[in-house]
Amino acid sequence: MVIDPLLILDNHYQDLNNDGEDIIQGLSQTPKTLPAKYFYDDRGSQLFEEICQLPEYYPTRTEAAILSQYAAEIAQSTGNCELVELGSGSSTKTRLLLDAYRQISDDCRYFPIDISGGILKNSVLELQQAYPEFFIQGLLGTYEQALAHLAAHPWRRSRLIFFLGSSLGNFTPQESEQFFKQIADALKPGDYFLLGIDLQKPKNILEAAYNDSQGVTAAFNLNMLSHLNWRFQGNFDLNLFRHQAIYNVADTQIEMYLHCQASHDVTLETLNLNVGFAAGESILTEISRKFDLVDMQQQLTVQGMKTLKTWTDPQQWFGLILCQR
Ligand code: AVI
Repeated sequence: MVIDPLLILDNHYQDLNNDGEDIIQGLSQTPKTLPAKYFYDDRGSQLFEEICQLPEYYPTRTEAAILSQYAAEIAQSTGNCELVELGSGSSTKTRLLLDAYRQISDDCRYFPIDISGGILKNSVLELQQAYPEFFIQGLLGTYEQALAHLAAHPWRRSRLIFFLGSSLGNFTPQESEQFFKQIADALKPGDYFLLGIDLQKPKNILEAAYNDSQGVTAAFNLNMLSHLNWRFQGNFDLNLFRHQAIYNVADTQIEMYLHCQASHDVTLETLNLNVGFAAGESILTEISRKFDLVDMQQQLTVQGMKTLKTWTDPQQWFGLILCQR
C-alpha cells in the first residue's frame, strides 16, 4: 500500500500565512517579544537538530537514554496503541519507541505531527522504509490543529499521544493548562499520554546548554529574524543583534533574548510595520521552563490524567511521565 506521507491539516497554510498579528503585538509591547513558533522554518528546524547534538545540550541525549532503557516497559504498560507524536521534528528518539511497539504488535499506526513540512516529509519517508509493517503518516499543522483533528477522529483501539523533548517548557503556565485540556479532549478514557520534561538543576549547567560554545543556539535564535525577513519581506540586520540566554531562578525558566546593539528602524513590509529599536533594547524570543516531577504529576491529575509511572536518569536531569485518562 502506498501511503501519502503527509496529511495537510485544514487551514494549515492559513495559519502559517497568518496576518502576523502576533508579531505586530509582540514588537509593539515593552519589553518586546516574538513568538517562539517563528524559530521553525526549515533552516530553524535544521539548526534545532544540530542543537540536539551539542555537548552542552544535555536534554536530548538524556531523554534518549531514558527511552532506550525503558521503551519496552512503556510499550508493555500501554499495550498496542495508535501512536501520535506532537512536534516530532526528525523523529530520531521516536525510533526507540517504534522499536519497542514493533515487538508487541505488527499493525501499529504512527502519526508524527509537525509544523515544518520539509523535515516532516523526509522523516516520514525514512520511517516508512524502516518500518514497512506500520501505517505512518505525517500530520502537517500546529498542535491546536492536530489535537482538534484527533479529537474529531477517535480511534477504536487505544491511543498514546507523546510529547517529548520538554517542548512543554516553551509554553507559559496558561498555555500549558490550555494544552493539557486539548490533550485530554483528544484522548478517550483509558488512552495514554507520555510527557518528557526537563527538570530543575543548577544555573551553570542550564546556561551552558543555551549559550553553547559553537554558537549554534545563537544562530538558531538569530534565524528567527531571517525567517521574519523572508516571510514578511523584512529588513532585520542580523549583525545588529546578539544572542543571550539567562536562567531566571525565581521563575525556573531559561529566557532567550536578542539584544539590539545599535539604535535603528526595522520594516516588515507585508505587515505594514515599522519598529524602532534602541541600543541595548532586547527581544524575548523564548522561555524554556524547567520542572519539578511531582508538581507536574499534580498538574496532570487536575486535568484528569492520572500518572501510571515515571522514569528519570541517574542525575535526575530529565523525567518521563506516563499517564492515563
Ligand atoms: C524545543 N525546545 C524544547 C527547546 C528547549 O530546550 O527549550 C528549544 C531550544 N531553544 C534553545 N535551545 C533549544
